[in-house]
Amino acid sequence: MKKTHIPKLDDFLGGGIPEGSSVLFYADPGVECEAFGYQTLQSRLEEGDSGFIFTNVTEPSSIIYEFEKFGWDLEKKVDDKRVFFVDGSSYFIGAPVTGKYGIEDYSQIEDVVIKAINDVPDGLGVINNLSTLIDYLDDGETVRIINKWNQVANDNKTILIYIFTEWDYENALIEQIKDSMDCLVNLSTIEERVIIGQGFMVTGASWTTPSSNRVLFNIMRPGGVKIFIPKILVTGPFNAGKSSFVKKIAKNSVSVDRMALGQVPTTIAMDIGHMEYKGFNADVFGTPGQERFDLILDILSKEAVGAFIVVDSTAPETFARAKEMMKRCKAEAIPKVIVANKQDLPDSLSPEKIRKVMNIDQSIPIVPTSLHLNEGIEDAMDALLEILYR
Ligand SMILES: Nc1nc2c(ncn2[C@@H]2O[C@H](COP(=O)(O)OP(=O)(O)O)[C@@H](O)[C@H]2O)c(=O)[nH]1
Ligand SMILES: [Mg+2]
Repeated sequence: MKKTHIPKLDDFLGGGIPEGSSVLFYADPGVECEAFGYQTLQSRLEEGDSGFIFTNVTEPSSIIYEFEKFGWDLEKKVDDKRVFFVDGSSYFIGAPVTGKYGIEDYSQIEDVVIKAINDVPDGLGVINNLSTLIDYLDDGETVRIINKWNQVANDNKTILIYIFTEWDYENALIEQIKDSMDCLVNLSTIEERVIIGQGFMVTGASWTTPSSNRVLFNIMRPGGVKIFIPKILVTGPFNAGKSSFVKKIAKNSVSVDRMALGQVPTTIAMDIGHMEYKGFNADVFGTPGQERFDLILDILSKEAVGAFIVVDSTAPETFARAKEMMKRCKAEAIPKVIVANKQDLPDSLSPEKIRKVMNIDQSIPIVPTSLHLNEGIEDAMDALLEILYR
């Protein structure tokens, strides 16, 4: 199995992509699909494989520049002969053909790509973009060539990644293309009244039964493909450690606080931050704990996709309030993790004890943490990500 290092995708595919497989990333117009091919190639190069990029959309130098924006040095790997270009673009825009192979006539394309595949046994080739290929060749010819490439790649243990923007082609053509692939990943825009983002979903894989989750993603520069979680709520009673928790998981977080006279700052509106963790990024919203701010809780909890319920493990008298807040922020309906905080204090209750006292279902993880000792924070994040995308 070869990893793509696209967050979640390897999990969905049972560990990665088997050698010699063909993968089609097919995208709605407007979705940034190249990044999926580029990131997979970058991952394979980093792990020592060799590869090529066939491009008929932009010239090689633009692709090197794209990689650079992601934080990946492709030029050096070209110099080191770890990767090469099949330049099917430059000639057609009147630019000098670069790359190991150049194409000046589409009748050469079949054989040139076969040569490229044979040059990278056990490696990976990216075909960007299938749509342009279809525009140049007739439909039957396109399907025949793809099948041939996939056959050669399979014999040669080379993975082929196709990038495909699904314009309004004939259904029959799309079906034939999909039939020729080992794996299909759909990239789409996700709309709920307005477009909220881009998502990917594996819609087929010959080697495993893929997870049918669709996940939102962002393309970060630098960084590449990251899973995007629009809203994670951090809630719980006053003084449990919510603001501290948001600060730990989200760098650059800000608290909207008010200094009560001679007292500690207390969050009267919210804590806001952006979390980046293990290929995920999320906007994090911490709520205030006191009842007089419950209106804010209602507003903040709208459209949250996951929640941390922070409790002070030394304060069982606040657990009823914690449960009430879970109800109020509709946390019953969304994946959530209870953060049993302040475990460093001597009189803290264990997660098991808290589960009993609060009467929490076994399906909801209770993760012990000490924010003062920096303990359990990643466990809490892992637990939420696990149930968000299982
Ligand atoms: N001993 C201990 N104190 C903590 C821990 N986490 C937070 N605190 C303290 O608990 C108090 C309340 O924390 P804060 O984050 O403001 O709670 P919030 O009201 O839920 O936002 C502060 O004095 C924190 O320093 C912890 O893990 N251990
Ligand atoms: Mg606070």
